[in-house]
Amino acid sequence: MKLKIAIQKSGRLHDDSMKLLNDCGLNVKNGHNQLKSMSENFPVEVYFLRDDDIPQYVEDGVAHIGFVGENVLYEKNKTVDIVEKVGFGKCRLSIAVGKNDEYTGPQFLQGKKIATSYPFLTQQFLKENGVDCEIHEISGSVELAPGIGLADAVCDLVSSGSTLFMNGLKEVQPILQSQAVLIKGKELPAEQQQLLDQLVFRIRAVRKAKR
Ligand code: PRT
Ligand code: ZN
Repeated sequence: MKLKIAIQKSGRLHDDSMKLLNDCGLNVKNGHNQLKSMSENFPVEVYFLRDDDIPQYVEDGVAHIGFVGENVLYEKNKTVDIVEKVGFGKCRLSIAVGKNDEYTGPQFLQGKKIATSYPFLTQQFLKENGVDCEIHEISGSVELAPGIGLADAVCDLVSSGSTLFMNGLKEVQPILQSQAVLIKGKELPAEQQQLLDQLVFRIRAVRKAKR
């Protein structure tokens, strides 16, 4: 009987997710060359996955819980519960336009093209604002799209803003504030729920001690 935890295999959430588990007293070894890892002192099994796959794994119950960015969670739109916001991986999903463009509001995008890796959230924003704008879905280097004539604007993750700046773009409209969250499946077995309660208790204590 184990609590199966999904975390990002490598990338911006990996180290903080591992650190949080270890700060909670779970000795989990690094998984750069492994698919899964166990803890010697707490009944957990950690699965190392691409962040995009984590909501699905948790929805399917293959993993009981997982750490993932709200941006990915809401884009994937899976039926899982958020247990706790964990405070790392902070960023925002924002619309950016050319640095010389005059952005007057969402209507600026009317009849234009926007490039993004977040078509669902972008569409939701456009719809809420009654804007008709063509979405170009691309999986990476979204900020290059305006420069090569693929789009007029982008909707991408921003933290410091330097990536946008270096590509001649400016952030004009945040549409989502995001941080990493701990998610759980809808139908967690009682034993796993008990282990999760213990883990959450420790997470809160660790985060409180840091403040
Ligand atoms: O391989 P895998 O699919 O697991 O990883 P990934 O490449 O999809 O994701 P990764 O590791 O880049 O990011 C994981 C998560 O970290 C994201 O889903 C967010 O929740 C969170 N996060 C926090 C960020 C950023 N900050 C961030 N700045 N994710 C990406 N960025 C990128 C952004 O896309 C842009 O290219 O950083 C660039 C902008 O940064 P600034 O500082 O120049 O504004
Ligand atoms: Zn990803």
